[in-house]
Amino acid sequence: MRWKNRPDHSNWGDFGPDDQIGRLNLLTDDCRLAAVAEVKEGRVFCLSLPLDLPGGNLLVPERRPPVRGVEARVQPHHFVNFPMELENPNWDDVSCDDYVTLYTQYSTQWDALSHVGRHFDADGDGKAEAVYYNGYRAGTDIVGLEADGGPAALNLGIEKMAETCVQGRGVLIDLHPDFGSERKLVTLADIERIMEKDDVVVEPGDMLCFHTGYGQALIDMGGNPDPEILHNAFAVLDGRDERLLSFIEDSGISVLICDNFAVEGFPYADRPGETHYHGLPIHQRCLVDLGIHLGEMWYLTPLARYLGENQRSRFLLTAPPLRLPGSFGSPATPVATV
Ligand code: UVW
Repeated sequence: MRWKNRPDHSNWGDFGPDDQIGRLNLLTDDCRLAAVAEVKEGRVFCLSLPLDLPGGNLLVPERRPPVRGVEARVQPHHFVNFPMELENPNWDDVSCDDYVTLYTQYSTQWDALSHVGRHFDADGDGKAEAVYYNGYRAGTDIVGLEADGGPAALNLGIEKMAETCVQGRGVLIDLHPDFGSERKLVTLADIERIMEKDDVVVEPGDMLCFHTGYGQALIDMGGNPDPEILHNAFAVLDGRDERLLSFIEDSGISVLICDNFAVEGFPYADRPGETHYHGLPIHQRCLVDLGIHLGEMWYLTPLARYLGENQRSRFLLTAPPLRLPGSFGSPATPVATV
């Protein structure tokens, strides 16, 4: 056993002692059949931003736009419009190849379960150690540059998510009509009111999406983002709302997705006089306690508009990350079919 104590509200062990996909266990074949039944028109929506957005590195300085390049194939010819006759005089083909350095959490992305952990006394020795979902450990399972093969998630890497294919029923709650571009910490009371108004029902296994309009703003800013909008505009979930955390736990959702930066209102105001609290309470409840992957900076606006105009909230969602062994996150190009 990897742990003696598990955190309150966690499901560690419930899907098996070595489980690495968490709530994706609830995304069953039956859920996928129910999702396919939501396809009425066959129309598709690309839910990814162009991966070079937001542009610059103002959101997180260590996350940079993609860097693309090309190798030489036959000196001095680079692999762009490369005349294949240089390799075989009979060939009339030309060809292009490139490479890219991608910061996995720069743009539209999934957070792997190795993205966030916490200091917690899982082994019961009276001292907190850094642990991740299901008790996987920093230094053993999640290793840095000091380790052979590091940095890597030797367990809980994003490839575990990719191997499930990540297809199911998407359910969208549209926050934008109510809050516009206002920076609003959204509570469960707000969400319940909107669900009631829009007749949205969430069931176990559902892939729950919140549309705020932030992704559209990133597109509209064209790669030159206004810091005020990046940091201080559009709705974010209120991770300090205990009722909202309980809803995430009790609803049985398989994943949680937003079109904003971090799903929740990060960074939160300090708690005066308090030390040792979660900086990212929704990340903690989802990634660490329950194994709920988080999707961030998706592009949900055209889909939200379509669903609103058609009095719908459900669709087939296909959203695998890259099958990139050991990674803490991944870009994604999710597809909604309605
Ligand atoms: C942070 O690291 C703030 O979280 P995320 O990349 O999941 O938004």
